[in-house]
Amino acid sequence: MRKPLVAGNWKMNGTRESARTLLDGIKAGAMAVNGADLAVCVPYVFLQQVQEALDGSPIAWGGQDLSKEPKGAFTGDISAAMLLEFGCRFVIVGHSERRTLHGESDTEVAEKTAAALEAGLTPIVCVGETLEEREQDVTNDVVGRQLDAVLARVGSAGLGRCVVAYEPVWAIGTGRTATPEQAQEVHAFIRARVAAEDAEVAGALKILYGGSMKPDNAAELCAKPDIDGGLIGGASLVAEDFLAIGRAAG
Ligand code: 3PY
Repeated sequence: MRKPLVAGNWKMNGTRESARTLLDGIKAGAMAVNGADLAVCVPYVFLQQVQEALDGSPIAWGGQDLSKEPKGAFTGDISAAMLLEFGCRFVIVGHSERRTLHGESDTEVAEKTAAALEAGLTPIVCVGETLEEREQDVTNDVVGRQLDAVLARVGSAGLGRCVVAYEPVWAIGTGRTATPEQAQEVHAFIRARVAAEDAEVAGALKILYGGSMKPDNAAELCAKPDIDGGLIGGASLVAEDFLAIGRAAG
């Protein structure tokens, strides 16, 4: 009932040439990915190229961040409307690299989620704890707080139009992956938290796992009942790996 989604997060990687090769590779293999939807979230400067390459294909695309403001004097920022103009369906919001390296607060993440929803984009809202927080046994407190901030701003109906990605910070770019059991535990917690507000929304909500998901661990992670696909970092830069994750997730 919840079709898995496998979304690539290219982060700040690629050239026009490498993006072309990667997109060609993904397009060539996308038809063999039957059980999952595919998307790529790319650096802004590649959006036109991505739109031209993927238009008419089954692969969706999106940005990796957006401004909470609709327009104006915000040097360096990109609005939801701009993303829409380039055909984006998705936008990542609150990735841990934005939260830690750019100091984005829970409130800001919630505002960005609202801006994306108001424009008709589907936000992929990232939540997750640091290693220190996991060791202090406050994972649920942290993830619950991050989720509650979004719920308070957009309500359960708004959250129902989002995708949530659980990305333990200690598993991002480190090669460490949460075990399927560790991930499932947090995914189930997220779903229960949303269910306390709205059971129907919780039942339909896609919750992706992110944090070093690769072809060799994707099937086991995605077999868990509350894991509905992945937000893929490094492995999304290699077409064959990205497609293999898509096949494993479905
Ligand atoms: C990772 O897997 O490294 C990610 O951060 C995906 O967003």
